[in-house]
Amino acid sequence: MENQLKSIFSQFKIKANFNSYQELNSGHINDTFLITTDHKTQYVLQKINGSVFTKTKELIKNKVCVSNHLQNKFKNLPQAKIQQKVLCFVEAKDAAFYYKDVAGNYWNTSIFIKDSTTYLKAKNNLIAFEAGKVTGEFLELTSDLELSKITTILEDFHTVSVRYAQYKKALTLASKERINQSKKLISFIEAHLNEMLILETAIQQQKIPFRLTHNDTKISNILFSKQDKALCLIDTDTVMKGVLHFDYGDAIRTLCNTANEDETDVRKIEFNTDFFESYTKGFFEKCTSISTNERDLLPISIKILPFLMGLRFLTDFLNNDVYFKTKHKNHNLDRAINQFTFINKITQKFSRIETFIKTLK
Ligand code: GN1
Ligand code: MG
Repeated sequence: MENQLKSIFSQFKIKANFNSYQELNSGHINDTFLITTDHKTQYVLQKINGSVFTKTKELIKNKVCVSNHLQNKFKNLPQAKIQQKVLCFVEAKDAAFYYKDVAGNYWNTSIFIKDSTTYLKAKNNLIAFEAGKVTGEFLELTSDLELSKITTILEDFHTVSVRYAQYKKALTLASKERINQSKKLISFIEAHLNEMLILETAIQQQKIPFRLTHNDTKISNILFSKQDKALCLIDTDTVMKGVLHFDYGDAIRTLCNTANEDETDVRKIEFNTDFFESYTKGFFEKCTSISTNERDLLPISIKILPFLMGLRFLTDFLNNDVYFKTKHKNHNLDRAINQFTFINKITQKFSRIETFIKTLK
């Protein structure tokens, strides 16, 4: 592995030499490595999963386009400061922002933001507030990016009806054993589907605008400084046209679940109201262009994003785990149970959630 990474790394326009690597394995799709060199700068080298992301070149073009847009917003700052706030990609020797290896895999490289860290779980309210600010800021700073420049990498990524149809298809092909294991979840989905379509209907009725959205704002995709200031969003593979609820809802999904996404002891799953309030305050502080209609749909998005994820995890379980990386046999089923349990916890606190968002100025 080391030799392969070394050779791929040498294809990028980087003066420093490869010293060592460390796999960063919090993602479910791509393979990501932190590369240490003989200079101070470290790099993030990533192999894009070509069976999930078939429009690989467009994906990289999207990422670079968003990065350039953000760098422009900070153009008054010195380059070193910009590199602390924005993901900056590195050109390969042939001037593209990717390298295609002999096996046909696409690789890309970005500068690792110095002294930064990520969290799988938020430690305190300050982290939640900072996470809200940085997601709100991302939406605000990209609100003037022309959406026609961005390719839709994965169609209907957050469309409940499409995810539901994929799930129904998986049900027709799944083994009896896996269907039996999913019985309770199947009833849950049917009982909640109508409510989960509210956002989609609002989009169809053009009640809320399309924006540039990140689409994977889980807490572990936020970089923090050593002083716990949020620096920026990472993992921009899925930047696409969307509605801000995708980003708000997905951040709350991971930030406010007191347990990890795949925790099997469901007694550990609660909705952390303090984190929700802190995150939302931070989000509103930065995302000042939010409209009344957008705001009114924030509470339901808190249920919809875990529903989508639960549906996707269950679909993958029924399909014999072909999409998300899994570490044990029922991993996807456990993840789905986790997401649906979390929705029940949200429901218990839903009127409080609605009141908080209504009263926040
Ligand atoms: C996947 O690979 P990763 O961890 O960045 C998934 C997201 C999910 C996330 C759940 C392209 O992201 O949609 O929210 O897992 N990405 C894709 O942890 O499907
Ligand atoms: Mg991702």
